[in-house]
Amino acid sequence: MHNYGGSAGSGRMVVSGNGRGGGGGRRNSTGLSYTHDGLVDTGLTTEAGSAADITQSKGEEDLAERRVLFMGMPRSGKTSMLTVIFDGMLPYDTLGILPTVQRISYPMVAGIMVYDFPGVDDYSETQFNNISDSVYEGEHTSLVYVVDSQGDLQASLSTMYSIIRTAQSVNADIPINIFINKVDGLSDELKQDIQQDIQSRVMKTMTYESLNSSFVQFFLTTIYDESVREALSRVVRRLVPRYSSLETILNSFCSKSSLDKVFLIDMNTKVYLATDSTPTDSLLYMFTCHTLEAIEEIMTMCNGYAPMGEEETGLQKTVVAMEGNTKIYIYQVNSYLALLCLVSLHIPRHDSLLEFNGSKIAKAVRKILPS
Ligand SMILES: Nc1nc2c(ncn2[C@@H]2O[C@H](COP(=O)(O)OP(=O)(O)O)[C@@H](O)[C@H]2O)c(=O)[nH]1
Ligand SMILES: [Mg+2]
Repeated sequence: MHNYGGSAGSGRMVVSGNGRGGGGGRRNSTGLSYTHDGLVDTGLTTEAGSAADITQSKGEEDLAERRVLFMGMPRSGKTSMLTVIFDGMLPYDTLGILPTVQRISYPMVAGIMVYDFPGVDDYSETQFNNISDSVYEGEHTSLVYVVDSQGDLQASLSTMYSIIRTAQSVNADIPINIFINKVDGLSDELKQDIQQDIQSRVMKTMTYESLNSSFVQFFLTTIYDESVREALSRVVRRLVPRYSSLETILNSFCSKSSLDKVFLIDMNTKVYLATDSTPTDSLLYMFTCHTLEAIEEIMTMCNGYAPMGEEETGLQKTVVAMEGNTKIYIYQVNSYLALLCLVSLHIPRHDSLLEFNGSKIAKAVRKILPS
């Protein structure tokens, strides 16, 4: 395994870019520009000060076709997760977050919408019974159920079974992603024990109740690291249009250019939409996110740096070399997506070939996921 350094701050970093003049678009972590293309700014703010779209829970007909539904007991951490990812809120600032009273929508790339469903203090199954069954319909709908690992597990799981029963009655194959949240400060051993305990309880009950457990996945999460982003990446990839084509071209990019790993990343949220089929190392993903954040900070400090204008579709490249043995090449795909290529410095390669392949792959991705 490579030593990825763990954090961008832990190594000496060399950043080079071929940024050209032009304005517009918010600057992201590479210094490249992007815009919230699909973001509906209602002018309203959530309790967390978000620019996300706030909608009533009634009238479900306006839901996006590709959607992720965040549900769970109040205070399990749903809104915190989403405001950290989509609004860049610092994890500690979520301590003062108020209860969510209306459904909040967070637009992502590729037409995917993430919905944060409200909870009520006096929690009961009837709250979820008020939600129309149609929210669970559709082959591009995925459910995320957030469980507070430090809370009342029994109550949380029984509410979850009730939601799963309803969801599977209208959509038998709906993916069910269980985020076991607030695992910060726990040892790896304890985290594994908690996951195993919850996993075996859930599987036992689902079998007993004849619920379909083929599409259930478990994730350990905390807002204090990149685990939520990684979990959300694994959830949304099942909703990305033509995912298998994307994976095929990323595999070919990796093998032809001797890359260790490539991520197709949403620069706004740092959620990846696709990656090659080699297993994803969480440490590597964490390293990538930290590096992007560090570049963002550096670019903010460099007043003279001019991000590329939206109208320019040419390849924008940024190279980051970490002290040690890893280099990241970042190729802009469009105003919100980029290809992040991780390479080991000890493997000899021709940069011109990588550049050529990078531009071809970026073009192919643009065709699959038009803006
Ligand atoms: N320790 C810890 N606290 C968290 C985490 N996620 C959320 N919280 C806290 O949980 C509380 C409730 O969060 P909130 O997002 O409002 O929960 P929601 O009702 O499910 O939307 C807030 O005080 C958050 O700071 C986590 O991963 N770890
Ligand atoms: Mg909430």
